[in-house]
Amino acid sequence: MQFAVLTLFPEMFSALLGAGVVKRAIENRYILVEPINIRGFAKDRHHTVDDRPYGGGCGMVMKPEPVAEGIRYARKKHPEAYTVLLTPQGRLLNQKVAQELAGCKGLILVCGRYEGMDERVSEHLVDDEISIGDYVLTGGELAAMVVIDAVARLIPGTLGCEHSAQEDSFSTGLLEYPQYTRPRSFEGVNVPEVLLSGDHGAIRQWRRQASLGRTILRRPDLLMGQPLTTGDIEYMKKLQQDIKTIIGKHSTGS
Ligand code: 4FM
Repeated sequence: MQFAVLTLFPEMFSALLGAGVVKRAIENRYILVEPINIRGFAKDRHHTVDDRPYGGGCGMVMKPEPVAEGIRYARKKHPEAYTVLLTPQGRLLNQKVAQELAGCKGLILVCGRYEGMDERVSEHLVDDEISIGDYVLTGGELAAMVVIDAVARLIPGTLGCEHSAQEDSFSTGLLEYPQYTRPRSFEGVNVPEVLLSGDHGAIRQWRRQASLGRTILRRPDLLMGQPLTTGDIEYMKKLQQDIKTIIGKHSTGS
């Protein structure tokens, strides 16, 4: 997968490209990330990329021409790529969106700066707008890096053999179960006995129930429309019964 990133701060991407899974994925040619400086497409003597907003107001708006030229350049290099603007106005990124983007034949990620992007860019020059969450950043770069990171690890080969993206949280639709490693006892807290038992059936069941339990408590929204087994339902009924018993003990005044 090739990622072209249009940005006024290409140097920011060295943080993403210089370490960890993404660095290795680039070295092994599973992905390619090319930051492209939008300022290079500014035509005037001062390489101007921003201007005052029509209608007045504080702050500056990104001029459309250099962004348009940058997108045209990236599209010529990657004719089949999907062009995405990072903005809080976009549809929210989640694992499903990341999977969809991982299926694209290349991505062109457009990062804005200042108080906004000229609306004609968002309206006519990009295929999609994506937000990484309901908060405001000072530019699209960190959001683009989040998208690259989340998508890169879904490209076959990038994670190596030590891990499968199919097995992690969100592929099951539930939160991840707790993980432990040595030592068996740490600051007085022991690893759950079942994980030391060697009983792989019991371990599988314990992990599934731990995932279900923490998903109900922390992110009940994730459980809606999730395929649940009869075993899952039985376990949740037991949890419900346990909760009722505890509440009952309180309301009877003990
Ligand atoms: C975006 C600043 C465009 C200026 C931003 C311009 C964001 C987010 C975000 C800031 N991007 N998810 N949240 N961008 O805050 O994606 Cl012109």
